[in-house]
Amino acid sequence: EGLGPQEYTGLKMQVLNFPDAARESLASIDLSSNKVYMIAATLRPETMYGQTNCYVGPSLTYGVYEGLVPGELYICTRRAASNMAYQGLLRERGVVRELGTIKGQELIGARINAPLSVYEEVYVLPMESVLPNKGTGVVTSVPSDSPDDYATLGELRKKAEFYHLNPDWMKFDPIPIIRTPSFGDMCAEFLCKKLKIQSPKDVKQLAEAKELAYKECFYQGTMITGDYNGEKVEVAKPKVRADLIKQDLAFVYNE
Ligand code: A2H
Repeated sequence: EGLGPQEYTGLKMQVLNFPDAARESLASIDLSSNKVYMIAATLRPETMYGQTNCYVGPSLTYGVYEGLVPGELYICTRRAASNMAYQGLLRERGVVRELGTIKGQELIGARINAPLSVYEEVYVLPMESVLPNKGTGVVTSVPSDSPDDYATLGELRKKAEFYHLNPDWMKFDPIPIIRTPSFGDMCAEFLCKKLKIQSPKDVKQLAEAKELAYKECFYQGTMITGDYNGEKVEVAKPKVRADLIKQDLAFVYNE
């Protein structure tokens, strides 16, 4: 847990196709006449160009809630929905009306839109380390710049059969989006290799990689793609965030 309040960007990842298991669990909800979004909480909106998938905790329970805009439904943890309600991000301020619930496991394989990503349509995959008490319980994956995302994607690719995952869901490779002087153009891959991170279970090395990646990328990094190509990450970050919000692809979420 960090100190003080954390200001996240809540990214609206529209669900384009639900797996059968999800349809069954959500049978009482009119999915076809509503736009349904998985809300991913990120601290790095400038990395959204490099999204390759999205993660949920397979054993976590998610709820479906009405967003501010009529006809928009949000999927996130109940805890996050409650915070959102008090921040005026749901239909009725202060009220959490839950239309249904679904297990993370049942969302795996959902095809979703990843705003700004070069891969417009990506898939939902499982990540055991998603914490129920942080953010929305939905983590968008940027394996080029997040060591956690990189390690989990590698693990899932290696053991697709064991996890009952369709290899097609993991076909999108990490892409370079930020250049750094010390760790190259894909700092997560560089650091995972350098620190010999074999799997998401290498939590100690991952914590170190995360720290190193964050400092180097944020303070020394330069964008090498997107609308702010050539600009410092520090400068591009608030601009990308503001653009996402202006286009109604994201909102500010605090906790
Ligand atoms: B970040 P903090 Cl490119 N459980 O977004 C585990 N991790 C979670 C989470 C949860 N419930 N909710 C959000 N997160 C992740 C991008 C990113 C992130 C990059 C690099 C580093 C990074 C793409 N994934 O985070 O503890 C989300 O991943 C490094 C910490 O509140 C979110 O930002 O500081 C970040 O952790 C929030 O973690």
